[in-house]
Amino acid sequence: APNYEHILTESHDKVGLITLNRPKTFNALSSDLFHEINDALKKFENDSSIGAIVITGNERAFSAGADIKEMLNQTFANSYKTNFLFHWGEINNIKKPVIAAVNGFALGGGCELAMSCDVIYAGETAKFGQPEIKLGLIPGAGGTQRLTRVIGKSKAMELVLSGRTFTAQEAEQWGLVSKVFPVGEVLEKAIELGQEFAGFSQPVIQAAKESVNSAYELSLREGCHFERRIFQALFSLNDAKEGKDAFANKREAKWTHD
Ligand code: CO8
Repeated sequence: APNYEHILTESHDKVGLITLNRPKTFNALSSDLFHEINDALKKFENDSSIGAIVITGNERAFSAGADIKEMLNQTFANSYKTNFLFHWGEINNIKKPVIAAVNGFALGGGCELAMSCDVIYAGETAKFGQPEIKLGLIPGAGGTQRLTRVIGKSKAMELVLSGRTFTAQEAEQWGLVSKVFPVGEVLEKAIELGQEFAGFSQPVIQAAKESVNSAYELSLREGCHFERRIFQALFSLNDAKEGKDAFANKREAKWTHD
């Protein structure tokens, strides 16, 4: 396994697991930590035995956000010239499904990291929030955009402009989180979900993820057009032939991922 300082990686039968491991700072996302996340994501992306990825923290914190101490002396000029935190966006280019298993605090960049994942599972005591306003900042990794698209303008405004936290139950009710579990079960359930995804054809799962994500970027007409074209293209895959044939012959499909 690669030698990381701030994360742990392991695989659980077709699911790659990334555990944020800077417990003393509530998994604050230093640049070094984020580079390690990106590196681990890319390794799992390029590993054909892996079909889905889970990102988690510990029971106290998924992550308390960007490393505030690292930003103490940051200037506009420097951050602009170096495109500070640009590398936070790399997770959005990952083609395999990424699931966040959130316990404890998911604040600021931690909440944004969770929202950059494809599915969020949360423990019943998880606390989400975009508290940047209290630091004299605003969310910078998609918080104002992703939160607003999911929960709507009024709620997003209320939360981003007050910095208030919200609970796992609220997040589930608003559709930000898909399921809430007892604290000790979240990770296991997230891995099981990943294994379910990983049990299907990888290129087809990739197409399904790409198509759902296009709902954020395209108009309904363009999105449905994009979906139909991908749907048509999938008839060229062996796995689509296999899946239909297996159904017709009442047997289990054997995916070859091509
Ligand atoms: N960065 C650095 N250190 C942190 C952070 C953080 N985000 N969060 C906690 N720590 C450190 C504390 O400084 C403290 O360190 P020390 O022991 O050396 O004093 C240690 O972790 C324990 O923290 P607390 O003593 O505060 O513990 P509490 O139990 O009282 O509180 C909280 C826990 C609620 C998590 C609290 O620490 C907190 O509110 N943290 C800050 C949360 C926050 O404001 N997050 C937003 C950060 S800004 C951001 O994420 C912007 C993202 C922009 C991305 C841009 C991409 C382009």
